[in-house]
Amino acid sequence: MPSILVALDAGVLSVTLNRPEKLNAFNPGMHEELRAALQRAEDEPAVRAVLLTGAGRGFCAGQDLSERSVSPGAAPIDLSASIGSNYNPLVRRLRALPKPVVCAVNGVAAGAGANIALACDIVLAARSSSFVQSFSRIGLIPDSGGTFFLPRLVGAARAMGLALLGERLSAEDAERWGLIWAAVDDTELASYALEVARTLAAGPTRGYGLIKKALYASTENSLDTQLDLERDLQREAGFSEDYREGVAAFMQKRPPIFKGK
Ligand code: LHQ
Repeated sequence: MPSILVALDAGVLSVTLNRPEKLNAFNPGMHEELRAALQRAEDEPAVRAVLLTGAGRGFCAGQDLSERSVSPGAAPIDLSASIGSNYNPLVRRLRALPKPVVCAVNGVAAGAGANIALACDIVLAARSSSFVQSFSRIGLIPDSGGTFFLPRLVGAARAMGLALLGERLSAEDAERWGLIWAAVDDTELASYALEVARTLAAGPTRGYGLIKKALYASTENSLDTQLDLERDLQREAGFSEDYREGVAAFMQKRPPIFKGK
């Protein structure tokens, strides 16, 4: 069985984490398959949005803890290799992908699984799902961008509580706290997430890529730097065919037909 299921339809590359018996926990093979899927998303012009979700009752339980034998008294393990070669490149790839990534959190998202969801551009979650910064429960720190995303999304106090206590945060609280875009009824999640992804896939793809670039850069930049960046990115957006189509459609009072160019 592949660890990642991939299907392209109507511009949406659906990518499903597929190790349901382990709540879709990551092993090296799953990382490799996910890398290939996201490379495809980057390379193929026909892909104009990505929809990431999980098979079964969980979204992703982070690193597969049964992959290594870790026990008291055993030789210490250097975790940086796996983070450096798998998790960090994955987070960087999701953020840098010049196409929107929708994440449909279908069940529990724990450890790196929670933070990989937060690395996506629009996060939707089933009402029964939850987010757990479970790292502290096994003596680790939030990785996969957790220490970056959490304080920026929910503020310092809530970030620290989530990281230290490792308690489950319900999808509804995650929405209320601003951690995610929306919690939706369990039965609606798949169809709603697909609808959002399809809407994005029919949109001005180049403009979306530039929006991602601008917003993600803003957390690091001064207002001056950001204003300059907006000028430069708007220049690029203005050169796109989709911009010309958008304005023409507005003037002609008709829906635009964006081609992603
Ligand atoms: C699992 C896992 C799992 C294996 C559930 N592994 N089997 C990066 C780089 C290098 C190293 C270290 O880490 C990292 C980043 C990380 O992600 S560290 C954090 C790793 N993840 C966790 O600590 C989460 C561990 N899992 C849990 O706390 C719970 O399973 C959650 C809260 C996710 C779900 O709880 P429940 O809904 O009560 O399900 P469950 O605990 O009964 O799990 C169901 C099955 O899935 C169970 O197997 P079994 O054979 O008993 O049915 C679990 O053992 C298995 N599973 N997570 N990460």
